[in-house]
Amino acid sequence: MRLFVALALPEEIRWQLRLLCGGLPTGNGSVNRWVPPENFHITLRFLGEVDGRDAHYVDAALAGIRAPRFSLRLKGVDAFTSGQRVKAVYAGVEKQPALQHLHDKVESAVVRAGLPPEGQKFTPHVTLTRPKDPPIAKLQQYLVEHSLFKTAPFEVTHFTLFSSEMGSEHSVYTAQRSYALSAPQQSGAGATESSVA
Ligand code: 2AM
Repeated sequence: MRLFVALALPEEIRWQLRLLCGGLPTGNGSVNRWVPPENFHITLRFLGEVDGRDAHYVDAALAGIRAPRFSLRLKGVDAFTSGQRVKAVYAGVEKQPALQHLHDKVESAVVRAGLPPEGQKFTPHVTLTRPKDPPIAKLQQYLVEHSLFKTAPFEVTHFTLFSSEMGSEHSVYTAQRSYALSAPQQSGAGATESSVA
């Protein structure tokens, strides 16, 4: 199955992100390339296609992670580009060392479970759209219009292993298991949902 590790987002934050999804031509005709609100997330690690045995190893390694809860805030919009091509438009994440720390622990766990290392710098973000050839002037206008975007801080209490399947219009993400982060007075974290099939 196709798997990734991510932070799910509270409903009120997803609602705010939804307000960013418009005002930029993203596809041809009726094709809707905006990510649907239920799919918004911050990817910590994309795993790709993983067989059942490796999924179990990854699950066990993730369940062993001990890391504290932290507060996070989304801020600004920007785009990933490759040459002249726009790969994705995203909402940014305010710098938070605890997020980088969690990412590093997830990366170590995944490698310990036997998967190859990621090898790319972690740029936390929430993808809003992967537009098809947007006019650059329109994109620049969109980025300027939303440059002051900022959410209230929200508490990150767990991270999640998701599976991803192709739906008819959008990907369908299913939480396979969530892993709790420890509250300040507690030590340790543990898995909170059913195990990976
Ligand atoms: P992103 O949108 O945060 O960039 C689930 O498919 C998530 O995994 C996607 O939302 C995407 O995260 C990330 N992803 C998908 N394919 C990927 C790939 N080939 N390399 C890296 N990340 C990928």
